[in-house]
Amino acid sequence: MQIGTSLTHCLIERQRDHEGASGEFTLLMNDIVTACKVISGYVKKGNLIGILGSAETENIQGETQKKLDIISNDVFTETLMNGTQVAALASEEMDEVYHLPKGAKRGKYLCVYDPLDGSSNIDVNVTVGTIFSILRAPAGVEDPSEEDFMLPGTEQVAAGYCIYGPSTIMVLTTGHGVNGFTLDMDIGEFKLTHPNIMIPEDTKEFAINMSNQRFWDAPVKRYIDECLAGKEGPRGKDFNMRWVASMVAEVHRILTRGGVFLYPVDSKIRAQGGKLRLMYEANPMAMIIEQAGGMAITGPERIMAIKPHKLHQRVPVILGSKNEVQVLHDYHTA
Ligand code: P6P
Repeated sequence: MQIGTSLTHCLIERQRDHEGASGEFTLLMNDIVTACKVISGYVKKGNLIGILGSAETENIQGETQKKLDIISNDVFTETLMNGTQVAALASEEMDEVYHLPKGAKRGKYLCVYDPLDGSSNIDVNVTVGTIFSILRAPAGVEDPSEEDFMLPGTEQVAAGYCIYGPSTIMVLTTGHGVNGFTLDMDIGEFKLTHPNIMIPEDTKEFAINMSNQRFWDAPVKRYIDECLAGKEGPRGKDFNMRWVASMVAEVHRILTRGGVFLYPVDSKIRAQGGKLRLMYEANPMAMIIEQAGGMAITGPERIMAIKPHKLHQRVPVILGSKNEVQVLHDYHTA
């Protein structure tokens, strides 16, 4: 694919690679692209139309919802429901599985999403994004249940995110590598700008919320201490640190220049299993990272191998440059 090729063109080309493809996946992706363009528009307008700030409500995670969390969720949910390519939906912002109205045409996919990840940053104008994961719906089931969503990350048909930063960029994998498309605001079209993204295998940059340091388990403490020891320490090199508190921004940086992102389990959050959600944060990002040559683990195990048991299940997340994540895996399994 040439730089500048439209995402629509790339999707249709991809469809033609699959003998007998029905075009349903292409239609679903087109709906996701439309929803992300609309959300991007709202994010850019912000307080010009009074949509920043708290919605004074809480989601099932007990997190205060921003007005834009709810708006983004409504846009994504309605666009995909009306697009007729899904059999059911699930979202960080909805407690239960979203069933389509009786009589509405169902498709053969499930989509699970975080409509506005990192939204605690939205009021301070820092990068946020939408994360989505596409699964196959069970054949012949009118209204798939939560149990039907309990598929490991290896079963994902596709995964992606749309990052709303200085540019709006859609990053997508269908299991054949990772490509990035930048929104050309003049024509409202995503254009290929980052073909075949591959993560550098080594890095000198880690991302973790250091304020949790006193709660960390020994393997994470050891790893971060060694990074901070720099050239004089056992790693023999100095490290840099970043923390945006927006997973989409961290992952995009890592795809672009390498790095390792850690949101590990610790003594403070062990009872809930971790901070980040498996179905709509960890799994889609893990698929993208692995497809780009990186590694994505909980510490001891591969994220995409986990058999989910709850829609909003939380897991520890360590992902990024393969050789660096391997060091952390070795420390967790020593
Ligand atoms: P903390 C955003 O709320 C999020 O789910 C991820 O995008 C981000 O990496 C993490 O939580 C930030 O968590 O504890 O630093 O606010």
